[in-house]
Amino acid sequence: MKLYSFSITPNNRKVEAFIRHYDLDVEIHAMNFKDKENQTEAYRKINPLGKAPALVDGDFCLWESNAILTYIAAMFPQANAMPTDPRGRADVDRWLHWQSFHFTHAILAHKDDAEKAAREFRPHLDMLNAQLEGRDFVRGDLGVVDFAIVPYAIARLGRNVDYSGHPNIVAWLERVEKLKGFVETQFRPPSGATA
Ligand SMILES: N[C@@H](CCC(=O)N[C@@H](CS)C(=O)NCC(=O)O)C(=O)O
Repeated sequence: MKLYSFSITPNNRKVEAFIRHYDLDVEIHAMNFKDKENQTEAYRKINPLGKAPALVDGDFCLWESNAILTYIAAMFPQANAMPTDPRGRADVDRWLHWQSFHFTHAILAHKDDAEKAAREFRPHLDMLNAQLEGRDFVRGDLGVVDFAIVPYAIARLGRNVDYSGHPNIVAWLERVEKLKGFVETQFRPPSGATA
């Protein structure tokens, strides 16, 4: 299994951190965006959109970071990072959809009108903070959901968000940032991608 990744962006970092955290047997290929590796014909056969991350497992090519996360979690059940029962799995999907739509867009919106974005974001942060009450991680135990959300929260734009009124979120972010997978994906310098 081979991951094509550009670890500095949240969508790439979430998958790479997951693989590194659990030491999974997935080869990580660091893409060269500066030389437009993502626009080569070979890469477009893997992801016609030319975006990263993408995963190749034999003759199966998969793109979209959350789909990759759940596929890897399913292929390495020993990580115990994703439930298999229908309700547990639906709960995971709920959080992943929430991350890719509400959470990410709210964070990106802080670029334009931070005050308005913060106002609209508040119910989401209240909800997440309440979810984390009495829990170390979003679903209790560490899993794919934490890996999907945290990279956005701690990315440069995510740091514009004021989490101080939400102490459970602050504590959770500190907890997750210290995990092996996040520490190991911290320092790789960019080579030219646009999110
Ligand atoms: N929704 C996709 C987003 C993929 C995406 O936009 N990737 C960016 C990096 S975060 C990229 O490859 N940008 C390079 C480009 O568009 O040329 C996912 O979650 O995987």
